[in-house]
Amino acid sequence: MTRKKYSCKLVLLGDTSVGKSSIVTRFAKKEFYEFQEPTIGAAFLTAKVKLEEGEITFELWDTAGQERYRTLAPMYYRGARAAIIAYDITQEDSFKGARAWVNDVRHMRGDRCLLVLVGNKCDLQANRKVDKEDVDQFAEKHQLAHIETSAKTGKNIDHLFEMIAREAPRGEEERSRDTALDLQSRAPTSVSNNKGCC
Ligand SMILES: Nc1nc2c(ncn2[C@@H]2O[C@H](COP(=O)(O)OP(=O)(O)OP(=O)(O)O)[C@@H](O)[C@H]2O)c(=O)[nH]1
Ligand SMILES: [Mg+2]
Repeated sequence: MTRKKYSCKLVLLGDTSVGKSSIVTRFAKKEFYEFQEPTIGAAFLTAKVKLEEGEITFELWDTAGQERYRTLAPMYYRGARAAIIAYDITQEDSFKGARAWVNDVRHMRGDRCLLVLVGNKCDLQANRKVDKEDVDQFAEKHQLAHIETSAKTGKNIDHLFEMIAREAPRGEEERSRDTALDLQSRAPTSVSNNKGCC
């Protein structure tokens, strides 16, 4: 039975054209567009994940990777519980970009924001320019999760969001809501106890 409900602010960061919007579209709408327009500023949408222990509503902030929008990014990762930092396995520079995003977000948010490094376009193995082992080493050193995805085929997309739903830190708001729900679910017992003793 689904009992608890959480929300989780999740931001997607990374260089332009790595596939952030495509990852979100694949997850939230189960669709993929060969000609996805570059994002302007940022796009917002929500999507749900159901786990055994409850339902998580993601508030997804899909940021624009073009350089001219970079200064806007802190506005979106401020308050985020999790960040997907995406790179394109066929674009070496995009992994450099991802490393810079990791530094920025860690610097500003410390451990309050779960970071996941996502190597997208893993359907394009023949054009691979980023060595998976190099990224694994970087991820281990910085204590990040690392996963490769394809928004085109859907590989690892649901798994990525389920992992974030499980691992992202919960805020006080959710914890107190949990407590309230736990108390509600125990209410009949305590009421009958009260009756018994008064
Ligand atoms: N082959 C392949 N192409 C992809 C994949 N993901 C995205 N693309 C393509 O890559 C291009 C850029 O994708 P977007 O999702 O717009 O990239 P973005 O990171 O949102 O770009 P900005 O909004 O400019 O930051 C589009 O033409 C997509 O169709 C993938 O997994 N595999
Ligand atoms: Mg986009």
